[in-house]
Amino acid sequence: MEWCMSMPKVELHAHLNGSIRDSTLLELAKGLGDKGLIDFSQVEHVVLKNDRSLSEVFKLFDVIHILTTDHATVTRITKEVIEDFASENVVYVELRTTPKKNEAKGMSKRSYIEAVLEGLRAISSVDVCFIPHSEELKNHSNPISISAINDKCNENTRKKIFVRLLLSIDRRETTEAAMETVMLALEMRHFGVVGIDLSGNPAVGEWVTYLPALKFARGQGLYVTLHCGEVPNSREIHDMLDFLPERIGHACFFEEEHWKKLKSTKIPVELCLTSNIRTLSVPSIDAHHFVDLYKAKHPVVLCTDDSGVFSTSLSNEYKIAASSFGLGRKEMFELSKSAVEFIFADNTVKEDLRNIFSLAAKNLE
Ligand code: 6MZ
Repeated sequence: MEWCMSMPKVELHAHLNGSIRDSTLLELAKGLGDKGLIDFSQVEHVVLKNDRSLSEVFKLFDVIHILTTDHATVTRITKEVIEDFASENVVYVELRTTPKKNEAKGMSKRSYIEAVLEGLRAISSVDVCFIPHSEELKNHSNPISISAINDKCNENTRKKIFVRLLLSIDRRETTEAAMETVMLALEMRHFGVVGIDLSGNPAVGEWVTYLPALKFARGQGLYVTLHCGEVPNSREIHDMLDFLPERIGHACFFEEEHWKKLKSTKIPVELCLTSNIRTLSVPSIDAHHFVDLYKAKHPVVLCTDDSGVFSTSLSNEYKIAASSFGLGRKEMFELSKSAVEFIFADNTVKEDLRNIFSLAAKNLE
């Protein structure tokens, strides 16, 4: 299914630290091992392990964060992750990441995001468009903004990828910490931050803790996407749907009343097939809720979640959907194209993406 690779795709649910290449993680672990800061053989075992329960995945993230939370590494992994998506013809990605403090490295939440932006600027193999076009117009006296990093990019034949950022609130955080992330997102809007994600170990924390920050974000015009129903928690799923987020991720442990509510609200769902199977959040691919939602014509988008941790790619997710659910090339193309309507970037970007898909459709005929 070469076409899964070559057709344009839109990635709306990808966590930066979950999308790191294994080779990079091992190189970083080796570096810290050589300095005597960690036991490399232990970390190597954890990184290369393939089957993990959901709770083991969060233990792995704690290990990954030890390896990656310094400015240079955050810049490096951002660059590599976007290059990897571009190489499989992802034309728009909303990359999400949790801004982190690391006092030992002089890192604040703000400098963490600046390091992410540095990573976007460092990419040269493809045009990366992450500065909203409206910002470029506003600042056109500033030569730095007139560069190949804004939405207009150059109109030549070079490959181009649109990138927008979502700042994640980790469920371990307090209301104050969540609010700090939202304030940062507001400050960073002109660098392509479009929204807030709520993620982290679903066994931890309470919805009411994050609600004030999420309400504030919404009031300020930021988009919100929530990890919803990753574990059975009927009350929380109910409350999350009541909030009417612009999108939700996963929706694995929904009950009848939740499905009804979801379908009536038409909230788009980010579906991560491999992630759900690996973490045993769904019993089997045949039983995946993709089937029901797709048949009901509910808005869904296929995503990777953590392409590094789950050894997958967006092309692979499309391949799995096509072969598991008996969908043909045309149907998969339409599915990919429909994701454009659920992105958080503005209409100018949507229009550009619609054109990219129209052009690709001609090649499909
Ligand atoms: C919930 C997840 C997740 O933010 O450090 N994360 N949260 N469910 C999942 N499904 C498996 N996968 C990743 O990326 C890693 C962080 O993203 C969240 C977790 O908070 C994890 O620590 P960043 O770039």
